[in-house]
Amino acid sequence: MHDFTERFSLEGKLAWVTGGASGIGFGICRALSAAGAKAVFNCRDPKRLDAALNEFAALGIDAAGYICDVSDEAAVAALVKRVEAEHGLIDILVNNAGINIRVPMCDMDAEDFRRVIDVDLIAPFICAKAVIPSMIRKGHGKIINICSMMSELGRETLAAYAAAKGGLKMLTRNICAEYGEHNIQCNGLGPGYIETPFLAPLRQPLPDGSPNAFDRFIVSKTPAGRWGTTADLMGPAVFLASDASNFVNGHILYVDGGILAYIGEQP
Ligand code: NAP
Ligand code: GCO
Repeated sequence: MHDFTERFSLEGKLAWVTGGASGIGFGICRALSAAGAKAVFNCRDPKRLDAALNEFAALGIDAAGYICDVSDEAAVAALVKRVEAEHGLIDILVNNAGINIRVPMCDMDAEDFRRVIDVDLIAPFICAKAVIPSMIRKGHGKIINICSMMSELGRETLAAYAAAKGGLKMLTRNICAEYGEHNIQCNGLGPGYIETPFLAPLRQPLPDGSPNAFDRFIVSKTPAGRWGTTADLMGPAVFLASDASNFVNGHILYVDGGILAYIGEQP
């Protein structure tokens, strides 16, 4: 048998990470690039795009960035056409762009609920639909959907987000069911609580510098005893993007320090 570690290499692959300008998406772009892929990413804010391009350049990563709102189907189709013209066909799609609006359900407008569903659930459908035909032509493809603890669990104020991330888990399984025969693997990566700007409001320390109650709650719910970092997601992302996972399909890989295995500290 030749060296099996070669199967983790992404040399020659083109990866598109939605929302790759910050947080988890930025970390995944770094990881996929380190494993050999060319990374392209998109976001909506031009300032964020420029800042990310500068950060990638400082890290020696030749990433390409584009402005595109993933909930806009026409804009996504145009982006994919442009990326294909400039870089070739996409081998790996990471549906990472996401938002959250934390409001008690009975106080939430249907419009806000739809915004969350639009970005966190419908956009992954739009982006997957935009790349699957060329993956079928190429004879392979990897789609990684960034799921959540809320693909499995509920929490006060997260009705829309949990509905979207639960739906994303099932979209993942359905893409596997529908396109697995074309050598397309669609899996979910389910981060636990990760230190990114997305969750900064929940980690805000108290005026005396000590951790707030939510921060302490998350640490106590996590057997690892800490929040995750984007670095914790890098190996799992490379695994799911690489040939090493070619017989892994429709699976959700939770990277949560053990949260989903734990009932919580006994009294
Ligand atoms: P983040 O730091 O806020 O990054 C989100 C990125 O998505 C930003 O670059 C943002 O850029 C982009 N984005 C948002 N809406 C977009 C849209 N409509 N079109 C294109 N780009 C868009 O968040 P994060 O913590 O890294 O989260 C990334 C993903 O991981 C999300 O799906 C989130 O639900 C999931 N997740 C996060 C955690 C966590 O603990 N942090 C845990 C589990 C799952 P623009 O605003 O410029 O568009
Ligand atoms: C929250 C958070 C979570 C995380 C993450 C957990 O308010 O509790 O937004 O939902 O973002 O998705 O895996």
